[in-house]
Amino acid sequence: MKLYYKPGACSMAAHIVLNEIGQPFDLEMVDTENGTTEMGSNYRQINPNGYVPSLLTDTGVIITENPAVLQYLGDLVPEANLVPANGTIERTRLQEMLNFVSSELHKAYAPFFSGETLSPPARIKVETGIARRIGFIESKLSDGRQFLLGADFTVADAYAFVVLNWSGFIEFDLQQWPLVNDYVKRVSQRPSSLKP
Ligand SMILES: N[C@@H](CCC(=O)N[C@@H](CS)C(=O)NCC(=O)O)C(=O)O
Repeated sequence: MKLYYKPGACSMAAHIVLNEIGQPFDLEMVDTENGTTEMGSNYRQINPNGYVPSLLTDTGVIITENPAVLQYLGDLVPEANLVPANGTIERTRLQEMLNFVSSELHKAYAPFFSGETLSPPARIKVETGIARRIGFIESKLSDGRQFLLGADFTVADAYAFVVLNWSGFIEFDLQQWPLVNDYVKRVSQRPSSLKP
C-alpha cells in the first residue's frame, strides 16, 4: 500500500490508521500546489481532484476521500477493532461521525488554510463555526466516553484528532472545551499518533 500525503494535512489520519493496523506501507509526499509527487509523478493522474489523501491499495486500486480511505483501512484488519462491522447500527454511527468530521469540522477549519489572510470579522465568523462544531464533540464526550463513539478508538478518532490539532496552528484555544482538550491529549498519547 502507498499513502499519498502532505505533511500536517488531513492525510495524517490515514497515516495514523496505517500505524494502528500494523500493515506495511509506503509514503509518497505530494506537492498539491504543483500537482506533483516527490517521485515526480503527475498527482492529478492519481487523484484528479488534486488533494490528499489518496491510497494505492495492494490490488492496485486508488481510493480517495478520507471517510472511504479510513474505512477501507479499518476493514483490512478487523482484529484492530477500528471500525464496527458493516451492516450494524454501530457502523452507521461511525459513518455519521466520519461525515461530520469531514464535511463539518474539517471544512470549518479550511478558511485558515486558503492562503488568504482572514480579516478580523472574517476570523470571528470562522471561529464561531469551529466553536459550534467543537461544542458538539464536547457534548458527545460529556457522558464519560473516552472516544467519539464510545469506549473504543475508531478511525473517526484518528481523523478528528488530526483536525482538532490544527487549533494550535491557528492559535485557537481548545481549553474552553475541557473534555475535547483531554480527548486530544489522550489520542496524542497513542503509539500510532504522529506529531503534525
Ligand atoms: N474531501 C477530501 C478533502 C481533502 C482535503 O481537504 N485535503 C487537503 C489537505 S487537508 C488538501 O490536499 N488540500 C490541498 C488542495 O486542495 O490543493 C477528503 O475528505 O479526502
